Amino acid sequence: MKKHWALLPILALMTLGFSLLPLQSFAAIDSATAVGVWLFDDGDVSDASGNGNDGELMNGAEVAGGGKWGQALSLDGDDDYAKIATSSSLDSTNEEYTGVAWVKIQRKGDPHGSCCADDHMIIAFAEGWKNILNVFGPGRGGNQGKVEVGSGGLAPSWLFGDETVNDDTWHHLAFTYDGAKTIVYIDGEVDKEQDTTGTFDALGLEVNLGGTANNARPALGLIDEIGVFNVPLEQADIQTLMNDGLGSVLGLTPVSPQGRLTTAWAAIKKSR
Ligand SMILES: [Ca+2]
Ligand SMILES: [Ca+2]
Repeated sequence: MKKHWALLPILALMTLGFSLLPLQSFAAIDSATAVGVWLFDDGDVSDASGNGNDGELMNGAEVAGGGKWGQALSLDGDDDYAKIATSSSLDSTNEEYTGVAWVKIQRKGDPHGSCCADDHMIIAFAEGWKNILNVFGPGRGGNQGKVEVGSGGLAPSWLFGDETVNDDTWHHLAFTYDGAKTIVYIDGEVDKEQDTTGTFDALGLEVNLGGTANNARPALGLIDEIGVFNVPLEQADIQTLMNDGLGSVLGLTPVSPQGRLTTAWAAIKKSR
């Protein structure tokens, strides 16, 4: 009998361990670190993060069906973009940052020789190019379609990867910075990383999605599930956001696949 009694604390610990397991799968990402979440499923650029970083559609940009989930930001590659006013919550990303987005970007044309006005901007603290997630356009020659991240405030400022994403199919992009390393992820895998120092120097700037206020770098295609965090997320977190959706992971929309279907069906019905 004594042997059995000795096992009890071990059994109790095992039970406790198992009971905590289901909680851990969603515990990695703290929803309070999401300072802007734009899902586009309400037909506008409203911020689902609770920080009030609602955006405005500019120059004919639309929210349309056909998104990765539900509706998405639809951009004409000419002058469309969405604008979010400066805020203290956006400023809180100045030292550590994650930006994520699903993109369905079209090739704009054949390579030509002048950088960079025909790039596809995805997320930009654009004034002075202080924090950007960008897809190269035809002006980048053989680098067209590659993903660039960085800021004029960082050293080195810029980093672009190897993979191309301008093939009119959905790709998940992420940019993280932890104060020491810049990382570009494509479809949940590291595309490129680089030792980096400095801050973004992006205080008091508006954020532009899918283009910029000075009519440069207008994206051509769809962008969905844009998220900005004031912490550097780990690769596993990026993959969770990619696979399960920003809204589900952050507890903003139903977790079940049925919930996603409902959202998609609502978008279909709305477009009739
Ligand atoms: Ca337009
Ligand atoms: Ca959506």
